[in-house]
Amino acid sequence: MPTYIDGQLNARGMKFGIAVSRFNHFITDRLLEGCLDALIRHGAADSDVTVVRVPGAFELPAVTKRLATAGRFDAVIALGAVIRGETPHFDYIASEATKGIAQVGMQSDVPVILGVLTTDTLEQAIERAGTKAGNKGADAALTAIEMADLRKRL
Ligand code: INI
Repeated sequence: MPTYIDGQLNARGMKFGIAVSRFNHFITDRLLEGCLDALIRHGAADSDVTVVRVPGAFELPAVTKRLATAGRFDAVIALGAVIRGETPHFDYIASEATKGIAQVGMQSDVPVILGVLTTDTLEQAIERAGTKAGNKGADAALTAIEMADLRKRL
């Protein structure tokens, strides 16, 4: 009979660090709302959540790294929105942000969760920020809780 180990969705007593970008704040404010709501509804205390705002998604990896190495958090969440629109800048920002956050996660003792939208249009971003396609900030919160709980069990 195998041994199964699953993380549970109970955030009671857990501490979270959230890095969120101001760029496209119309979207990222919604992601942050969804994220905080999900953390609190799963038992996290308001006072156990620290939110750090950065200018854009490109700045997320550096701050995520500081949070992940601070030794104060059970999980760290990076929230942002990179929207292609008309700018070729998109590919560089999207790639550096996601690669950077993944790298921090691989080097970190605590879970680092990617909650950065990369979409072709503003409409797609709106759909993922609390409308048709749910709220990716809330999804990131649930992943953070599950991974933080799993880490304690392993
Ligand atoms: N930052 C974002 O978070 N999303 C974007 O869509 C975006 N675009 O398209 O340019 C963006 N650019 C700013 C970037 O993240 C940095 O803040 C800036 O380059 C300074 O380092």
